[in-house]
Amino acid sequence: MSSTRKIGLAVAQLGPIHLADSRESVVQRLLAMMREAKARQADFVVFPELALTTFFPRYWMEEAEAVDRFFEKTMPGPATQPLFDEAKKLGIGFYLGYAELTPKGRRFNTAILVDPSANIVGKYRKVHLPGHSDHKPDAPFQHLEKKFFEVGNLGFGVWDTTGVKMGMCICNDRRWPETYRVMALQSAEIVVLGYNTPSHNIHWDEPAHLRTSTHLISLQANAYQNGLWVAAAAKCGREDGFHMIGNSVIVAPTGEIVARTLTEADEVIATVADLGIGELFRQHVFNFAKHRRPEHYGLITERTGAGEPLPRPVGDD
Ligand code: CDV
Repeated sequence: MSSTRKIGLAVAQLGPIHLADSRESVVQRLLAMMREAKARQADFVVFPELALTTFFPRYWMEEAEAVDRFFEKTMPGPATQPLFDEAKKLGIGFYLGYAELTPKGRRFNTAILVDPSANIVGKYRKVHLPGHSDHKPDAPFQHLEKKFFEVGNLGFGVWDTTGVKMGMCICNDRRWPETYRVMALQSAEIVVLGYNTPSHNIHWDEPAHLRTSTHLISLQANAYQNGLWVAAAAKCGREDGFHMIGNSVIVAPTGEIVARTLTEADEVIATVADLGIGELFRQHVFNFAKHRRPEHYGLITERTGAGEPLPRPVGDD
């Protein structure tokens, strides 16, 4: 179960970023992890969602204030240019999540794919935005992604970079099977993503441990069912007292976790991802061309919410 097509893959988990922390200090932390990833033979390193600031959707504020404090107006910008310079020097690609303000003033929760020559080769804007847009003064914190961001308008892309077909998604997207299947249908071999997952659910009394187990189940099931590698980077620990889960992982197409963080601080995990493992699954049990039956999957794109059962033939033919 081994092939010659391999890629050094690293995940750089971030510990907390507090409100008072500057972008420059965060970029220094990212640079240190990028160097460590390269020293551990990585060709590509995955950074978290909204990796340059604290997870600001937890705070109620006007959009203008959020834009002013937390959004990137250019990428690279003055604070992030060192990441691109170092990546080029080291010859390492990366995924970076950030809050994007477009030239037309639109706001997205965005991730970019940067090749080892420091070119931005892909962009993804988060499709599945969790949370709410109204103020919930009785909640211990807010989750205002629906207030601060538009739904992504670029779809789920796959890019040929670093010698591999790579797709991107962001945080809550990882819980939806459609995310991975759309990328697998474009022959994705690796899906990379970042996340900020509060350990406390403000909407219902969800046992805290489920935040970690549902995170891992989602990644493992979808890696296996699509025959691809998944590399997921957390921002975690207590940001100004608000706790978020860690458990950054690299998952093989077998659905098994091959690397997992131990801390809730800055931490790099790395593996050599054998792309042949995914091919085996995609040629056999999940040979899409042979076994998929899209004529029976119509409801997936026809319906958003669940509705009444459809009339079915009785099958007396
Ligand atoms: N940033 C996120 O998208 N977080 C969600 C939480 C709110 C459940 C997640 O799926 O991890």
